[in-house]
Amino acid sequence: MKLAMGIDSSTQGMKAVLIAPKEGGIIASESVNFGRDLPEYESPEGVLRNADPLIKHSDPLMWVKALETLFEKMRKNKFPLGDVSVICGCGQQHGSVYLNGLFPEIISARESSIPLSKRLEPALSRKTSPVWMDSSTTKQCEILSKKIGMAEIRRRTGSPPVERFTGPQIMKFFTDEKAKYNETKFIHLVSSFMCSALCGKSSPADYGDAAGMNLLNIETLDWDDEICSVTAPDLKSKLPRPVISTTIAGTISDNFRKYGFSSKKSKIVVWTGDNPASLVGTGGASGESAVISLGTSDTFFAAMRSPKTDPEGYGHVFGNPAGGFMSLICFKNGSLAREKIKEKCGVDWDYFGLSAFEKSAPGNNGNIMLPYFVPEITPLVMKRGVKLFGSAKFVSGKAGKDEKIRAIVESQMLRMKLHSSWLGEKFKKIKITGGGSQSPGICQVAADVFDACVETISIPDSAALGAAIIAACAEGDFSFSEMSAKFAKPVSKIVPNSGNVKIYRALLDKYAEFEKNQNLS
Ligand code: XUL
Repeated sequence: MKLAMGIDSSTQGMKAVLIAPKEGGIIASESVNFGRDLPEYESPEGVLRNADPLIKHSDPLMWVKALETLFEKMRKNKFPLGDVSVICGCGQQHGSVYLNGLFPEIISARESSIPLSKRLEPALSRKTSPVWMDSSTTKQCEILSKKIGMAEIRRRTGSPPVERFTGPQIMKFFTDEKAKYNETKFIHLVSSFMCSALCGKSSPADYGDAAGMNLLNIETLDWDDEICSVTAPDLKSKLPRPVISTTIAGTISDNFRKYGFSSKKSKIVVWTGDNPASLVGTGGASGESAVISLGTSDTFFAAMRSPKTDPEGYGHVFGNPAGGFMSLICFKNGSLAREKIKEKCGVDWDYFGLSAFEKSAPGNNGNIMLPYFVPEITPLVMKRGVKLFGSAKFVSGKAGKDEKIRAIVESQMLRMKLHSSWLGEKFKKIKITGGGSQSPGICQVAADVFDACVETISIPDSAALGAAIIAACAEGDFSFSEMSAKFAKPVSKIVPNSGNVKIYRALLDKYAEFEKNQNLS
């Protein structure tokens, strides 16, 4: 049986899923959690500690080590890796890896007893990688806006200059560490870096993820000369070639053969971003439904026929791996914020996901929480702080646990609805994925706030599944729609409650007002 593998290199861990594209079955999945499995990297939540809450970097060697650990777990558990004919992956978006001239030689080296994660260090011209949670480049965003124009950058790249996007991050590296920037020969996204490691040569970047850099011109689908030269000198020569998502980057490097991959060599497809992969894995790539992904970040996205940009500047345009474009709105206070409230309330996930909703009323008596446990992306909030509005008891923090839990979930859904309104579309169907999608309470709030039928799919990790589907389609035997019909079937449907829909419609205006009146920058 020919198998396809999808790998998701996400913020807090790495997951792999093996599928049988022809037969339509998920064969197996495996995961590595950075905190639990790789404590030596001191990044329990995937990022290195930093006194400045705006700076969020990771060790790129941790990602390579995670890949080796993942394959080793699969080998030990007797996964049929010899039957894997094709592999694709996806990475947390926007993060960047900086490499010197040693990179090609080190990754292409023949099988060695020393793992790649140990040999790669001398190839790093910058030891750490800024990731999507980093908000430290406001100054660089301002420079880009001034030199090219905010609206013009938005028009050309699909997003205004955004703190976490790779272009402003590169500009900051050049300004702060010129010598190291000059030493840099390759700048990769997390996705193209991992793909390079896997196939043993510097890989192209797919349009899906490359569009999250403030550097790709979404009309020409090539790096924008003017924006690149304003960002940093000689930048274009250091960037991977942008290509369509089904491009074969190479075959698996000998570095990874020891885990049991076939001597016929599995093909490696260019990696994409986790959200574009998830669009495919949920079956949202055809545009029939929008997607809510509740992971470390909460995201709302949908396929777009032609690119449309957000006048407020929060929404983005990325590439859809199945062709065309996708919209995306991202919120940093996602699962970690839910986790903080869960811990404060001293409950388990079953209670958080269901009981709390059974014991509290939709609309939460007007109680609202602006959940900025960390600086926020949408809306832009630089100073963390949780703000409470509503009854005196709630505002003083003395409300019961059920009200607090409902407040975080309802507020997260209301802000998603508010900041997706620029799309001007009423979605009748929304696919929901990610850890939070296993909570019936959260799914019902999503259905009621969006007045849409919410569907869950069988595996919560749609990003790894999406990557496996892209891999299978890149081999040429299957189409995206055929694969989605096989793998992204809904397992449950949650219909909106008309009474609750009315309650949330009224609450949305209140939420918008609270958010607008906050000065948290
Ligand atoms: C999207 C974004 C996050 C990361 C991490 O723009 O920043 O969703 O991709 O998942």
